[in-house]
Amino acid sequence: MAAAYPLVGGAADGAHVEEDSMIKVYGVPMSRAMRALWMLEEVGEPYELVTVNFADGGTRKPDFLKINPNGHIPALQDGDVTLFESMAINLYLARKYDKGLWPKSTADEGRAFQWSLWAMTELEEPVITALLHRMFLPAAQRDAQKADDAAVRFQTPLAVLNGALAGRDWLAGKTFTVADLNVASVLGIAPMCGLDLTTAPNAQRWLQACNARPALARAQART
Ligand SMILES: N[C@@H](CCC(=O)N[C@@H](CS)C(=O)NCC(=O)O)C(=O)O
Repeated sequence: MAAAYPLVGGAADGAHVEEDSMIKVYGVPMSRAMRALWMLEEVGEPYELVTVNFADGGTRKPDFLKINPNGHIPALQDGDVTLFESMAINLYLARKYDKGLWPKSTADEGRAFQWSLWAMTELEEPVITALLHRMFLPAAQRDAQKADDAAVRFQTPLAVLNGALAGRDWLAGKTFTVADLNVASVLGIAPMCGLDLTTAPNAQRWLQACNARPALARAQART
């Protein structure tokens, strides 16, 4: 069964890893699962992408609902640990396989939690609303007014991020961490759906630096 799933990452040294013990991420790259793929590529552990697609009803199938009863992707299995929620998955992976993406102090851990929760509660809604109504929904279901209203709402969290990045390169500590990855994985959608970042030069500069991570390019190559 497991052999039917494609291996998509890690094991760069060719080491054999028992498939049942391999980390599994459930989803498709063109979804919030991209966040977990980016983190897994940063971490460099062998993993398997198990295709579960919302577009064909895969997220509502009984087998997948046993893994994530919410019926959403991504979900993660790592040995005995099964997790849902993309930001939690990334915090877990960064902490467990600490490859430099876990903050170095308790204060910066707090900042990583703060920015991850902020990305979900303050930033994501206007970004996803604009994405849906400008790109994702069938043309007949798009509402240009909803997208335009979201574009206005988007400026509020963007200004907060821009202020936080004044005079600093990264959100938690002196290096790129899970805090940056989690926020960039949401903000990175904004330019695709015409949201204006020119009002936030610090955030633009920072997003460019995050987007230059080779691990992101590897994750995106899965699409
Ligand atoms: N807060 C969740 C949201 C997950 C989510 O809504 N994923 C979408 C795909 S991007 C999904 O699975 N939708 C399928 C459905 O609602 O049936 C997370 O960040 O993991």
